[in-house]
Amino acid sequence: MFAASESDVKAVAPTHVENILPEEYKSSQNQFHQYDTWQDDVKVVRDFPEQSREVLSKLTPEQVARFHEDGYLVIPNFATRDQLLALARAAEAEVSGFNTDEYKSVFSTSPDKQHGKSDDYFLDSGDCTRCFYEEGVFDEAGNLKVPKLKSINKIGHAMHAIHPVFRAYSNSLPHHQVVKSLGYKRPLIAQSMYIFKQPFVGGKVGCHQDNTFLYTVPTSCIGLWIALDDATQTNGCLWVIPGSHKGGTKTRYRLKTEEVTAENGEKRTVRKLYFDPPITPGMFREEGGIPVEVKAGSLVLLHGDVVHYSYANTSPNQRHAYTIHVVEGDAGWAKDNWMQKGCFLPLDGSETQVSE
Ligand SMILES: O=C(O)CCC(=O)C(=O)O
Ligand SMILES: [Fe+2]
Repeated sequence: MFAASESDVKAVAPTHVENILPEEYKSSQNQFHQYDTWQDDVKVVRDFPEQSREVLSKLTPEQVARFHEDGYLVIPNFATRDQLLALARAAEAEVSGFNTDEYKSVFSTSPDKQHGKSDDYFLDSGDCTRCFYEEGVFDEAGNLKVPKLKSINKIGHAMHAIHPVFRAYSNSLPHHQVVKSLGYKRPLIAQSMYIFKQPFVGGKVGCHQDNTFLYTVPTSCIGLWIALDDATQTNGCLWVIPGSHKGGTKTRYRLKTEEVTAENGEKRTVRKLYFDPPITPGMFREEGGIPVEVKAGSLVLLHGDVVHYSYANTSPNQRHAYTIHVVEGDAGWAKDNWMQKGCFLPLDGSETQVSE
């Protein structure tokens, strides 16, 4: 554990997209995010099943107790098939419209270059939507070995704010009620990811805690992970270590800037990410982990300190999931979180009234 001082944090401040009005995103210049293109699917994703609106979205005292005991909770049948299909359509269009040349300009097969440059690509993805490739999908010459649609590991990290379909789904009353029943006062969606876990090439996600990456004081991150496909041990379902959240946040992923001098004497500032304290072999263990096999449409709630992971998908079946990470708006957002510029969208359900 580490001590977080006041100087480590700042109040979560509204960022430039936080208060974006529906009218503004309706007139988005990005053809892939235009409201008009998506208005039918916006209606579809607003249409939660009856039980999510009334029963499941207000967690029972037993569910709340179980979440606090285990650090996670599964809510089956949270979303309908139609909602999931609409989310998948939006994700597919996003990948289809993804400009691979833009990415290739930051991609290099040289390990040194690749690391440094892709850090920028990642670091600047907090307020936009960017596609990240699975590992091993490029050949030596930098050409894709699998079709583009089967090559993307995830899209991140602000679909919840700038894509009409993801926004309508994310900022919904059922999500609001779930986090409210866990005691959140002013929940903000800090980031979103669409995770593909592609057939054959879907990569492993190592043991981690979400508070490591989205750190607030006091810690407050909660993950809302929705399965778009049946998630099984074969296609790389989530694994969690029940109760592991009780040990607190083990490490933080921090950002620092360093001045480096190039060979020609030119000075420039580079951004570096590091774990504090450094990850040691014993820090995260898979020991005690259990598979969270769920049906498509199940919502999995993940406490920010619960250790979770997923294995590579070596099967022919995809395992898509959409996940939003929510923080308490009244907590302090760590100044040196990787996400310097994000879209903190209030999760108040106001965006998407549940249809009658
Ligand atoms: O979907 C996965 O495999 C990992 C997701 C995850 O770590 C998260 O949503 O916090
Ligand atoms: Fe996670």
